Amino acid sequence: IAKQWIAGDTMNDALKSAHQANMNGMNAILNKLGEHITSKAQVSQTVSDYLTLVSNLRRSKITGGLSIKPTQVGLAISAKECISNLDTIIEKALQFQSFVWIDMESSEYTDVTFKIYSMLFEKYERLGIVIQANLKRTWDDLDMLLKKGAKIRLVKGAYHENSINSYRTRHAVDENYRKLMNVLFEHGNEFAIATHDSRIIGLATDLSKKHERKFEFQMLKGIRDELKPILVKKGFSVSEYIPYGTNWLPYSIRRLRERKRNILLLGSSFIHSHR
Ligand code: FMN
Repeated sequence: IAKQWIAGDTMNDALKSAHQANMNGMNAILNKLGEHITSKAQVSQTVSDYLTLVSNLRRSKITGGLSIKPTQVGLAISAKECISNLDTIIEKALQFQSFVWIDMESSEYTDVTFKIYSMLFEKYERLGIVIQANLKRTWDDLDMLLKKGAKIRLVKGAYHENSINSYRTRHAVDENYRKLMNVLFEHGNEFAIATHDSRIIGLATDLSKKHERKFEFQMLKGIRDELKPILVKKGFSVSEYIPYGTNWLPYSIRRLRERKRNILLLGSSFIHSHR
């Protein structure tokens, strides 16, 4: 079920997909699948895979970076473990000119993830973090991050959250996304608009004409593949997020859930426009 969204089981598959993305005018952002890893041996394996990956990217002359989930490199064990592993990976990645993004997971990790990011961002400037439009706290987080000059990726949010801390309707999340995006275009620098939502992407292209900002679009592998070359052709920077590995289930479930939501939405607008 997951084939379209995932490069394949091996690092070689990931390198091939990344090369293909480059050929299509996009930058690649690689992620090894896996999350909530509590075994130290498995965490070490993941860290060493990322280290091998960055040298392979360089050797294959692929333009690409990494996106890492904190709980795959130690956050499910302790913050200290996670910081030290991220530090190792980022140092090597930067040596090889690869940008590193820290993915944002579910809200129980939000605070600690921002703390870890802030610490590492003081040391490494080429480091990005994610904010989620479905969380109500995100306005404060955006404010805090902009003050630091952080590199921000804006997403809608892929995790199940409760109604106290998050917006639950599609409409409310989209509206919050648009507002946050406005602020990024006004005050942000080197940010990423990560979505497959045509309406939001259209708005972003309008905003980009109003504000001279360095930003890029980011989309996942296997989603909106028809739209990516159009944006590239228009001269926008586009990155493709490419996951690989054997632990594909949690990632695929999140993508399936979104697809179902999008298909339902498509269905309702179809009915609406034909009434
Ligand atoms: N969701 C998260 O909760 N945390 C992330 O770190 C994250 N990274 C993403 C990176 C990229 C490049 C993209 C395109 C999406 C990412 N998402 C992440 C998923 C979004 O939150 C969202 O679930 C998905 O893009 C589907 O919504 P859409 O309507 O915007 O396409």
